[in-house]
Amino acid sequence: MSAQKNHSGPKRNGAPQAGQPRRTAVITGVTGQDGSYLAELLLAKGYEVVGVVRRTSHDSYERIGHLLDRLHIVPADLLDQHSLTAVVRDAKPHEVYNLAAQSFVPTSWTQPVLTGEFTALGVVRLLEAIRLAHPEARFYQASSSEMFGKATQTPQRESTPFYPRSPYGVAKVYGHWITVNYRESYGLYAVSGILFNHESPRRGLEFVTRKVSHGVARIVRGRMTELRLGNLDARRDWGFAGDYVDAMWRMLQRPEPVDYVIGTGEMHTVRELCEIAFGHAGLDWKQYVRVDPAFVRPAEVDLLQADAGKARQELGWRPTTSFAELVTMMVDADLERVK
Ligand code: NAP
Ligand code: F7E
Repeated sequence: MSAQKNHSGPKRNGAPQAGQPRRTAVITGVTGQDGSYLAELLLAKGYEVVGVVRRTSHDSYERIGHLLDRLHIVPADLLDQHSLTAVVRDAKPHEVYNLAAQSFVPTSWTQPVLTGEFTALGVVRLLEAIRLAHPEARFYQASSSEMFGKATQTPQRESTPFYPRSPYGVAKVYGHWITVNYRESYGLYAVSGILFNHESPRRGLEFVTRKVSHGVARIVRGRMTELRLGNLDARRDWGFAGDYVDAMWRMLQRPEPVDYVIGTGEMHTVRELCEIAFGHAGLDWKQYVRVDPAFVRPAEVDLLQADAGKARQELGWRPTTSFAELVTMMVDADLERVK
């Protein structure tokens, strides 16, 4: 089959021009951290936002409760081809953001097959839905710095080879390459955003930044006496999720589909994270943090640091929040919550 080029169309910068129809975006994973920030951003830009949620016995609208009256919530699951095709067929979106995944790295060792189904095959199911039902849609895949894993060069950029160190990382490599492949095979406007760790007060409680900020708040409020962590030497490039969803949107506004690395370019250890978070609450982290082998991973990613120079130049994207600002923002939010 010859490649169909669908990259033309109206210029898409910010709010729609007078007389232009409202643009529609589908977000999978809208109930997650990034989904909630992206939904806010797109609503502010005037998009019609269709949020995909999977069926559960108890709704998970905690992060998007304040947006529910402005979102179209539709049911679908990354495991179910038909439901994804129906969403794309009915919404006929301009843009599709695939943020849904099993995103917690340790769970990928205990549930490797399910992680592959969600995080790898889920991507090709959604690409198939677009290819068959509405190939004009622009597609964003939430790829990850975990694909660099045992990195062969530092900092990591778009050309750095992948060496994933977890079933999650391996699944994301599949998601990345199938996105590239559908772009090259069918001419879809499909891009892979390779995002480094990004955090916020909406981060899930099991990820290390939130585990620390929430732990500090519980210790301050007398609900806990110690915080058990794994590898304190791990180094990550941590940014603010609100900045990163803007990069996702910018990627889909380019004339041609291109993949980008997104990160701050700064690297910090888990130990430094503890120092800042406990220090912000007037505590000495060494008195509260205990290393527990239960949280050490079978294979670790020792260090990740982004070279986001291409995104800076071509997308005009820059992070706005420093590491210290991010950590103190998260501690303050948890102190407010844990009263
Ligand atoms: P998150 O908070 O864990 O959110 C994951 C979302 O996926 C949730 O809305 C979840 O729905 C949904 N989901 C999971 N399985 C699904 C299924 N089978 N069908 C439909 N929806 C499903 O993740 P995040 O931090 O926002 O990250 C967003 C995406 O970026 C993920 O793909 C992640 O792997 C990737 N990523 C994240 C980072 C980071 O640092 N945050 C960095 C690079 C890449 P429920 O609410 O029902 O669980
Ligand atoms: O771990 C170390 C741990 O779970 C960060 C996901 O969003 O970013 C995230 O993956 C580091 C690791 O994130 C604990 O060993 C020490 O080195 O917060 P995390 P992650 O694994 O980097 C990437 C880019 C994604 O794509 C993923 O979806 O912190 N660490 N002690 C700990 N980590 C946790 N979770 N808990 C600890 O007690």
